Amino acid sequence: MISPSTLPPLPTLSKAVAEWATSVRELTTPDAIHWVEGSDAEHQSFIDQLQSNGELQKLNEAHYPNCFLARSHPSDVARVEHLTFVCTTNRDDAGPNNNWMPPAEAYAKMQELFKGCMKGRTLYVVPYCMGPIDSLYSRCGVEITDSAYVVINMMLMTRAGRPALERIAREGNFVRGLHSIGELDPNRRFIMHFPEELSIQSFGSGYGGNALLGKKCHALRIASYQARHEGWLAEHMLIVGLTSPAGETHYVVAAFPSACGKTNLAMLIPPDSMPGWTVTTVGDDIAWLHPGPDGRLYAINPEAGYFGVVPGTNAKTNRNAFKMIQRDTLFTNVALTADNRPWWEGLETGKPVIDWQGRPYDPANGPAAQPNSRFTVSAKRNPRYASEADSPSGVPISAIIFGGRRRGVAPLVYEARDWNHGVLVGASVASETTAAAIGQAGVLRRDPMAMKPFAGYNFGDYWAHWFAMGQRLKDPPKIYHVNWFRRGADGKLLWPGFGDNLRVLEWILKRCTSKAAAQESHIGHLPRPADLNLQGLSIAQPALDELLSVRPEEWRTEAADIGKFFEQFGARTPAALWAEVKALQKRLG
Ligand code: OXD
Ligand code: MN
Repeated sequence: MISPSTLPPLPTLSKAVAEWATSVRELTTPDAIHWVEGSDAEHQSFIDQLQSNGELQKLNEAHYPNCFLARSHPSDVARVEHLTFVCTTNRDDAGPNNNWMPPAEAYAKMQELFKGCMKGRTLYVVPYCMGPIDSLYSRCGVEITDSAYVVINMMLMTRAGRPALERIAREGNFVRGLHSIGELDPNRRFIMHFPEELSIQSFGSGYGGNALLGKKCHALRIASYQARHEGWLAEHMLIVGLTSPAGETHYVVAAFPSACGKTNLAMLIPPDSMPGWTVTTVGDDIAWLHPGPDGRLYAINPEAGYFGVVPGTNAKTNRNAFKMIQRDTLFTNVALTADNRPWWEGLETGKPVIDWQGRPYDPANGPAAQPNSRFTVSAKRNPRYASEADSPSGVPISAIIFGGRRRGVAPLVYEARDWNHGVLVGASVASETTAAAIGQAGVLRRDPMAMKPFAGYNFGDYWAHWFAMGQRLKDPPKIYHVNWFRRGADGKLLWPGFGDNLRVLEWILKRCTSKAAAQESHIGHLPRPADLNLQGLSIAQPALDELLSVRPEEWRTEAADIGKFFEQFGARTPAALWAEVKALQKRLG
């Protein structure tokens, strides 16, 4: 083994990265520079440093070994969609789905903010690889940041350090991400994307979705733009492996908006009444999808860790995640118990004494844990981590599932008639907003393919790209829509969700292998109650009927609303999408 001291120094590996780091240093004037190697010892030294300056607090070692708590500024707890921009030369290329600013204006604005902003701080250079280091499908980037908290998160969430920089040196190209926490002033906070130059600039926030630039900024906004030009898809999707009692394994991807249960589905625990099933996680948030040589679609997870929502996680809702976050986990904005354990709403044991802002807990101040409090943990800590997650060729996908959080209209599950109809199903996803982004939660909005906050270009062009991808696949996955969140007249959820969602997945897999029946409806194919495996589930017949009901009068309104939404995209809305809307309206009468 080569001793680290004999390795070439990182700044000598790539001239392009070194030159860029120098220009950033001249602009931001930090006191010191640190190039991230990616070693465990280095990760530990960042933890020690953050602990000694009070930015991290060690949690109860006996119960939560090697776990830490970080608290963010109370104004900096979620993504800021209204301050996130896609800066293309031509405004229409960003589309009505993005905030836009001319690139020159955005660069000038950011230049002012970054000028001298790292004075008194250290500049960290974090080379990272999104995806297995040896996969042709992976893409690299470098994040320059002045936050050691961001660095330790990036080290958990990506393959960060020397091997990534070596790959960048070989390939010659990389996404340039520049980040500073600035003064955390919400009025001086911008997340700018320059997809034409593969560059990102983020100022004034330390929150994951705004500051860990490998995640939403690179792996979704920049990558979706790159993917369109290179013939693949970068999507807001979990990737899960499902092995049936007969030993047959299929992989499916599922796109749900933020905080709608992707992590839970990716780590699903089969109910006791469904013995013999095995579920493994390839990814919980992002999938990069490529047509494979056999005409099927293949997925890799570009990430190496999970940045998940903590509240609601317990042994019943997600036993795997619950176990996973008992050690080696970084918690952000949770509450604390008297014996220094993390606490959150839904935890079922212990009680909070200190809230997420570090104040004595008082229910009058609201929830003890911030509703968007998060865990960051290496994916390798997942007891159900799929070894295929490291496969350079990815996993073949049998089904694509779209879904939203809707109290009505959308049934528990339905199947699109074909790929093109599936593009309509994805493009018309609607969901109630959640705490993952600043703004009012619970408001229904269109969130096509769960990519509203993340598509790095005009949705019209994005849908056209989806249609084109379908044509390139000889054996495309089937496409589905699910809604775990339908409610009855009493306002209560009709479906138990969590592990029981496997019943829906089982029907989907059987459909993919022509082993299950369905009935045709105006909106696609639905299971009849008899087509679902309901053994061991106690659910009343009226609830089941409601879950599987499609009301043409509601859907006529829905179709009109979908059409209105697509109109915003004018001539960029593909004719194929209009053809699908017309066909739906015709079926609805
Ligand atoms: C996330 C999000 O953090 O979608 O994954 O906001
Ligand atoms: Mn997400």
